[in-house]
Amino acid sequence: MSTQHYENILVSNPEPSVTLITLNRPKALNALNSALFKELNVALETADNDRTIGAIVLTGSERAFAAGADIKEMKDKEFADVYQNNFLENWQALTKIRKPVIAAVGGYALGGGCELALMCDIILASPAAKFGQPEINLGIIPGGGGSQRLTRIVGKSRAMEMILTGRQITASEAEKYGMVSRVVGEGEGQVVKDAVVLAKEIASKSQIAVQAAKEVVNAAYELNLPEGLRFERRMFHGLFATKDQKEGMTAFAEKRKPNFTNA
Ligand code: CO8
Repeated sequence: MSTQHYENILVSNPEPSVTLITLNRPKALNALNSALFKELNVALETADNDRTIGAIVLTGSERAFAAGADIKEMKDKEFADVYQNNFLENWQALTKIRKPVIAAVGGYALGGGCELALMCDIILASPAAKFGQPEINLGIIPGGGGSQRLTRIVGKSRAMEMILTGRQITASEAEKYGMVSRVVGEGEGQVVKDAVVLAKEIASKSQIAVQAAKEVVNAAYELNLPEGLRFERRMFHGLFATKDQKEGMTAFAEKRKPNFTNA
């Protein structure tokens, strides 16, 4: 699918090594629906399979990263339909992407929007960003990992308060809770600019080492400590089979910049 065929997202390359995906349903505050995820998954996979791309930035608008799943699309769904057709199953494809995905959150990241940000590897937030899991106000609960990823990150008490009341938290609270790695400075588009700078920096490293690093950090959410440490050690050993390890260490010894070839 080429870029001009997307109707719910915009795809660009602000740097040759960075893909920027912008959710683009402004009238609905980027409410997430099946059509949007179909396109998002294609764009993510395209970037993941492109050897010239080293990192991906996912963003929305200044007003909303995404205000959640599309309530109007969901409201008449029935149990038999959502259960038998495994509704939301392909909404988590982002978690299978091998390259780092940075969420640049401006405005609302609510419900599925908050969950989508939490699926990313790094979250940068604008000072006006708002995070929340308001599903309880609709008579439902989070369905895209909110109860699991959020709880692992912020702890039980904070996750319970957010999920049981639907209260939105500010960017600075999200930073204090450890949900976002940092809140960027004021200014329109600043969060995307900073995310692209970060993505470009990551893309300049050895892509094999970056992929391995992402894999081992994510394993910390799935494995117990001895298994996680063992996995990390094995991946560490494995990198000694790469040219980039030789190049990185030789460059250090020769006091020059490494020239990684991703091999
Ligand atoms: N779905 C559909 N339309 C939406 C949504 C949504 N989630 N959010 C906003 N919109 C629409 C509004 O209906 C409105 O449309 P229209 O102009 O046609 O009336 C337009 O966007 C602008 O919204 P508002 O007029 O409400 O703007 P405000 O600035 O007054 O309020 C809010 C902004 C606070 C964000 C408000 O719109 C709101 O509360 N939105 C709903 C938030 C919500 O409840 N989100 C959770 C949805 S349920 C969910 O996400 C389940 C997750 C499933 C898993 C997903 C895995 C990734």
